[in-house]
Amino acid sequence: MNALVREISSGIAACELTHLDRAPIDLELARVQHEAYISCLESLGCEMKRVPGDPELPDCVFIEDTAVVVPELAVMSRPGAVSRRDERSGVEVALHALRPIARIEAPATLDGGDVLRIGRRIWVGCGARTNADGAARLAELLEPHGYEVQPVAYQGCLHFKSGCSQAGPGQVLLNPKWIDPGLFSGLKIIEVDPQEPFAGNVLLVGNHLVVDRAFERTLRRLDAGGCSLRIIDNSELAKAEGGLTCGSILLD
Ligand code: CIR
Repeated sequence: MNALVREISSGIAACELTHLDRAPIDLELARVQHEAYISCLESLGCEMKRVPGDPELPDCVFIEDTAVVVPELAVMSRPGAVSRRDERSGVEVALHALRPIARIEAPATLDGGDVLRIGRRIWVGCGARTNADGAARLAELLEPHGYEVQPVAYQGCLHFKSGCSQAGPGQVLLNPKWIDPGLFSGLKIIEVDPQEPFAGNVLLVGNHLVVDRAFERTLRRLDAGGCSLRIIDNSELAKAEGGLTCGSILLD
C-alpha cells in the first residue's frame, strides 16, 4: 500500500481553527510526532511518498482533505476553507503518477475529512466544509465505479470523520452525540468514551488501528473489542484540530 504524507508547514501557527481556542504548537515536537506517525505507517507495510511542506500553507500537513482516492480514481477536492485551496496542486503532482485524476469544481466544496469509505459504501458528511454539490459531484464520479455514495448530516465537530472512523473490518468507532449510529446499518458500532468526545478518529491500516494515546478510556474499549492497537502521540497536531486520518492518504 502506498501512503502520501506531507511535511508540517513552518506556518502552522496560522492554521484554521473552528472548535478549539488557539494554543501554541511546539513545531519541533509536532515534527517529531509526525515522523513517528510516518514510521508507524511504514512499519505496517506502507510505502511512503512525501509531499514537501509549504510555509504559505499552514494546514498542508492535513493532506487527507485534499483528495479522495479509490483504487480506480483520485478525486481532487475543493476545500471548504479558502485558505486551503492552494494545497491541492502539490498533492495532485504526487497523485498524478498513481491514479487517473478527477476534480471537484466550484461551486461544489468537499474536504476529504468528510468522506468515509468502507468497502463500496461511502458516506459524505455535509456541513461547514463540504456542501451538497460536493457530495453530489463525488457521487457522480464514483457511482459508475460501483460505489454507493450517501450524503449525510452531522453536528458538533469539524469534519464528519472527526466523529467517526473505521475501526476494523465491519466496525465503526463513533461519538453518538455528533454522528447518528443509524447511518451504519450492518456494521458493528463502538462508541467513544463519553469523556473523550474527540476520540472517534482512528486510522485503520490493514488489520492494525493507529490510535492517539490521549484517549485512554476509548482505547480500553477498542482493546476489549479485539482491535490490534498502535498507540502514538498526536498532542501537537490535535491543537490544529487534526486527527489521525488527516495526516495521510492511503492508496490500497
Ligand atoms: C482545518 O481546520 O482545516 C485544519 N486546521 C484541520 C484539518 C483536519 N483535517 C481533518 O479533520 N480531516
